[in-house]
Amino acid sequence: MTTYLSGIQPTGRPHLGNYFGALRQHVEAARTDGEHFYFIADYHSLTSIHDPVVLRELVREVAVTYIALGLDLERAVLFRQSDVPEVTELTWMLSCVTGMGLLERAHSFKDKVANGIKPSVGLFTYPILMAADILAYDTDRVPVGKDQVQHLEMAQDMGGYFNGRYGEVFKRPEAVLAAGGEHLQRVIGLDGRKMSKSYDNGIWIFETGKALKKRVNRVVTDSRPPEEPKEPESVVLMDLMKLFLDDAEFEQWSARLRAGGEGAPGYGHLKARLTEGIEEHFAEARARRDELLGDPAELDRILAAGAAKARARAAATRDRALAACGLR
Ligand code: AQP
Repeated sequence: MTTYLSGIQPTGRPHLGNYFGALRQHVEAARTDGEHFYFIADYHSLTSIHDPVVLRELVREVAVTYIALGLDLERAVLFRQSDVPEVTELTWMLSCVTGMGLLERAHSFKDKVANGIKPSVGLFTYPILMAADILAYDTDRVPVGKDQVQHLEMAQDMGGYFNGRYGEVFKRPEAVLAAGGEHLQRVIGLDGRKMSKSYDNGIWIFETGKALKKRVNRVVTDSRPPEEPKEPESVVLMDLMKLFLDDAEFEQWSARLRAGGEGAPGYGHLKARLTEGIEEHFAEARARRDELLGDPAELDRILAAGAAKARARAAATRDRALAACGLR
């Protein structure tokens, strides 16, 4: 049986990148046969969220988002990472087989430092905790966005180093990217960089009304006049439009941009259609989210049930790893 696992950090409210690159894939995968584990990576988020009240709220927000988007809880285990302390034991064991050089090559760490984020040791060792998360559940497939592929390769390396030293303990996981193209695997943010919670360049999936309009208004444009013919690839707004429009409608907008002249849409037209597309796409899930937020006890019950199942699985792997390296 194939085991799927993935997670999301509660470092902010989930944005369009998290949805198209990851969450949507998780919900779809959980409709197929196999075992499915999805977690809220709250240990990971300690690298950037330092307010306990905010963190508790964001953990609930991510959990509710999964359920509102339709995660089938009959098939999938939804849990909080910190409810499974066994992963921190595995993190230590993996740390001891991992060279500094591997972590020093991590693009995500280097990007964050280049963008002015002051790194903690936790941010540096983030890929080891991530490897422990993946390896703890004997995972075969990990649905992620493109930015996480390198971390996944590191998890393969770390599992391989451990197995090489102590014998076969960990399964080799593989990354799975969203089918359908680069625009889904690496969603562009308002400023043209990768959409990311920590760059404040994202659009929350459940944003509506004036707040949504304000966000969409921030998508970078240029000063070319509407009548000037443009390649759709040169317009950041079109990358985002592509996420919401069907092929026929997307092609119509593209053709009008390419043709230029009087009938060409201005950036304001694209923004209005994008805003409408986002609101429509998430309307049903938004209504479910509102219902779920009204029943906190039910959410606690779901997370407790998930934690029990996840913990049993991770404890078995932890025991295998302890025995292999001579700690039992
Ligand atoms: N822009 C994106 N396009 C496609 N997929 C994306 N993901 C994130 N950004 C994009 C995918 O979402 C999943 C959860 O991500 P995460 O929250 O665990 O961490 P991240 O990848 O670092 O996402 P952020 O938003 O950029 O968070 P911060 O700023 O806190 O680091 C992952 O599968 C990721 O690939």
